[in-house]
Amino acid sequence: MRDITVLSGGMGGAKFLRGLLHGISSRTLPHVHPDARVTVVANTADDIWLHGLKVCPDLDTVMYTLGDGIDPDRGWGRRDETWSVKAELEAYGVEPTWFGLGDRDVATHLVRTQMLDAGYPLSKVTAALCRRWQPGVTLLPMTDDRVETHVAVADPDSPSGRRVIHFQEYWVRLRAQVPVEALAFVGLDQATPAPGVLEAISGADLVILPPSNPVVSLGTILDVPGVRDAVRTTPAKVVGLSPIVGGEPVHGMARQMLTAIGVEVSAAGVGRHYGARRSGGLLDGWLVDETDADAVAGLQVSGLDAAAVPLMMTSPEATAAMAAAAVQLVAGA
Ligand code: FO1
Repeated sequence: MRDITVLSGGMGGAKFLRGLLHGISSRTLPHVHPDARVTVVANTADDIWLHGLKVCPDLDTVMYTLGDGIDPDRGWGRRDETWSVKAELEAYGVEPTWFGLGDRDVATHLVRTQMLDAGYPLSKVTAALCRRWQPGVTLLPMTDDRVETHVAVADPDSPSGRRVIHFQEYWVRLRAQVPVEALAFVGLDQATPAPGVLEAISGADLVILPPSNPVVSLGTILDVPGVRDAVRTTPAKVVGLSPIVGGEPVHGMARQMLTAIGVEVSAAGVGRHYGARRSGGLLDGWLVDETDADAVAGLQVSGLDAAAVPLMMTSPEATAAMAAAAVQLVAGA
C-alpha cells in the first residue's frame, strides 16, 4: 500500500496520525510501503469565527501535532503559548471570553483570515500554512465552504425551551455537561468536497477512520455530499478504529453525540453505525479494544471483519501498533 487517506477530527485523529507516520517511518506497518503517502481529510464543522478571525480547530490540531507545534498537555493550540491577547480582550469586556485564544495561535488565524479575505479558498490557505509546519501529510479541509455544527440545548428561559449554540460553546463553555437536544450542521447539505478530497478517497489503497468522534468529526466529513459514496465505492480497503472503549469514549463528547443520534455508545454500536461494505456500509474492517473482544463475533456476523487489540494511544509506538493491526485486518480481506 502506498496511498493512505485518513478522515480526521481533532485530537483523536491527530494522535492516530502521529502513530501512523511513526509506523511508516519505522517500517513496522505490514503491507505499507516505506514511502507511503498520507492524505488527511479534516473536519471543518468545528470551525468558528471569533473576533473577526476564522479558527479551524481540527485543521490546526492536525497541523500543529504533526508539525510538532502542539501543546502536548492540552492537545490543542500551541506549545509555549502565552495569553496576552485573550487577557486584553477580557479587559475590554469583549465576549466570548470562554474560548482559549493563545497569542501564537492568533497569528495562524490572522494569516488564515487575511488569505480568506484575499479570496483564497480554505484548501489553499491550509496548504500555505502547512508550508511552514511541514506536517508530512497532505492536509485537506473536507470542504472549502462554510459549515458549522450547532447544538440545541435546553433553555427554560426561552419560549421554545431550547437555545442553539455553536459547537465550540457547547464543548468549551458548557464542557458538554448538558444533553444535546438536537444537532444542526449548518451549510453541510450545500457543501462541496474540497479539491482533491474525492480523488484522495477513490485513489487510495487504504482509507482509515481513526478514533475520532463518529458524529461531529467523522460524521460531518462523511456527510459532505459525495464523500460517503466515495468511501463506499473506493477500490481501497476501508478500516475503522473504535473511539469507544469499554462502553466509554476515550476522549471528548462522543457519548452525548451518539446518544443525540440514537446510536448505542459501544464499540459494536459505532461499528454497526458505519456499517459493513458488504451490506451497503462503509467498512471492510473494524478494530475494537481488547475490553470489547466479546463484540467481535457479533460484528463478524454483521459482515464486518473485526478484531480486538489494545486501542489506547498511549505513545506513538502503541498507536503505530494499532495502525499495523488495522492494516493487517483488511490487507488480507
Ligand atoms: N478546547 C477547550 O477545551 N478549551 C479551549 O479554550 C479551546 C480553545 C481552542 C483554540 C483553538 C483551537 O484550535 C482549539 C481549541 N480547543 C479548545 C479545542 C477545540 O474545542 C476542538 O474543537 C475540540 O478539541 C474538538 O475537536
